[in-house]
Amino acid sequence: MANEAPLLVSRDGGVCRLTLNRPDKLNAVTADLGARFVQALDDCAADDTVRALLITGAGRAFCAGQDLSDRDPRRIDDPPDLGETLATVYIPIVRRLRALEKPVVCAVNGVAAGAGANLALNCDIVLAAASATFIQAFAKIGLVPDAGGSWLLPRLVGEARAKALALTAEPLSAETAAAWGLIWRAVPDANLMPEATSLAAGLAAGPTVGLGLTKRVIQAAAGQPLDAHLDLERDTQRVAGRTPDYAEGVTAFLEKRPPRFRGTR
Ligand code: T3D
Repeated sequence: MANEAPLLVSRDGGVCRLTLNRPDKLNAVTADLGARFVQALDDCAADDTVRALLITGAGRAFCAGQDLSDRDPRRIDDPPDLGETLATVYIPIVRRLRALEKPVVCAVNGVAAGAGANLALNCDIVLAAASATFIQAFAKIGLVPDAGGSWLLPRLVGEARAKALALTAEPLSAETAAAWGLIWRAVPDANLMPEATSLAAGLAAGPTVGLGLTKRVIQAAAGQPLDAHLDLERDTQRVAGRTPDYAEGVTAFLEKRPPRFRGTR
């Protein structure tokens, strides 16, 4: 049955929704789930009618990170190469989330632990239910933060908080995560999906090329000095300024009406 697939993929207008769907295991990531996630991101990238993504989890959790039952040392004589999982699952997902020139909204509906927390944090706009928590669970099993976590955390919340979160594996509430700038907003549980759906729909109706370029320039800022960055802004603005959506946006402003963006190049 389709409902038993570990990743549900659905469409609503220009929004593609990906739902991690192993609720009994708090949506922990298996190799199968990881491969489907990568494929879904490739499909979204290739489909021009997809103009925004919404990622969430089924049941009471967002994602508990790597499925540890696959890692049970009592069942495994030859220990797995964890670098291989990163190379085949988490790195491809993170690279695709960040390279995708379409906005990705994450609705964190419950606990987000280990790589599950960091997959959420790699999305462009993260909304969390007030009851959700973020746990850098790696320290509890002797691992280091992965899925980009050790790169993102100090940039988002500063080194002091990043180290404490990673070294203690203490759960961080959604409200504190928002107050620290780790995520965009914490909302009452009942409002999470309506707000996330409406946010993703609004983004899907936006000037997709300009939004994608905006994502590109903001992400590039961490890796280069201002001088080089100013050149990138100039070059991307040149591209944005040639899109039909720029012409539509200015025309709509001058005609004092809402714009009708098409998202085309
Ligand atoms: O290749 C590699 O391995 C390297 C990559 C690593 C990336 C990582 O993500 S490492 C970090 C892995 N994740 C964790 O260490 C988190 C483990 N889970 C927890 O600490 C807790 O489950 C939570 C704090 C997330 C939630 O706690 P709680 O009390 O709300 O729920 P629970 O009772 O612990 O879990 C409910 C069920 O989900 C339970 O199954 P059962 O007993 O009812 O059949 C539990 O075993 C299962 N579950 C939760 N997390 C995982 C999981 N099953 C497999 N893998 C999990 N990660």
